[in-house]
Amino acid sequence: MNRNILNFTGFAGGMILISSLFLLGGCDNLASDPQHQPPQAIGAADECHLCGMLIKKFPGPKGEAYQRGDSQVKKFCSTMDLFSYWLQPENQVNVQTVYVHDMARSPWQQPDDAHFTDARTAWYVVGHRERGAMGATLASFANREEAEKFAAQAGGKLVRFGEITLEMLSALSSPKM
Ligand code: CU1
Ligand code: ZN
Repeated sequence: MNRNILNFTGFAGGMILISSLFLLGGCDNLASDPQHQPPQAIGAADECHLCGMLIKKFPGPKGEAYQRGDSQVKKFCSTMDLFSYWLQPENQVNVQTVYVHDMARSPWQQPDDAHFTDARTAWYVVGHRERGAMGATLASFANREEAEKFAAQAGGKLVRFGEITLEMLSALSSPKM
């Protein structure tokens, strides 16, 4: 009787150990899987990873980024600050997933966190009249047609993710140059 209980305890202990090992391995897989780096809603207390401003208080598209294998999202007050971060050489290596608001799906003053889109495939309008948290900013859209429609109304020209440079950002910030 006693011996049976001991055997059972030993067996249960072994099972717990095995499940824990599976869990540890599982976490590792989850973290490196881009499926588990989803866009996150921006809360009233969330501060910009780059400039520290309260993100929610400002109009215009915001950005989010995850480092490779990380489950902790970094949030940005504007596409301007997202790209200032992304364009640092070390972040181009370390950052895995990047999101921007699709501004075709929500008003400029109040971007909707249900409509983030993959920043790498998005279309951007630069040199337009609308302002974001840091002043001039990149208007982001999931579809080319929506970006063109925006540019027809607010001015500016279309660029793709890979065409955006630090030089372009500083030219936007000081439009006289
Ligand atoms: Cu800011
Ligand atoms: Zn910022």
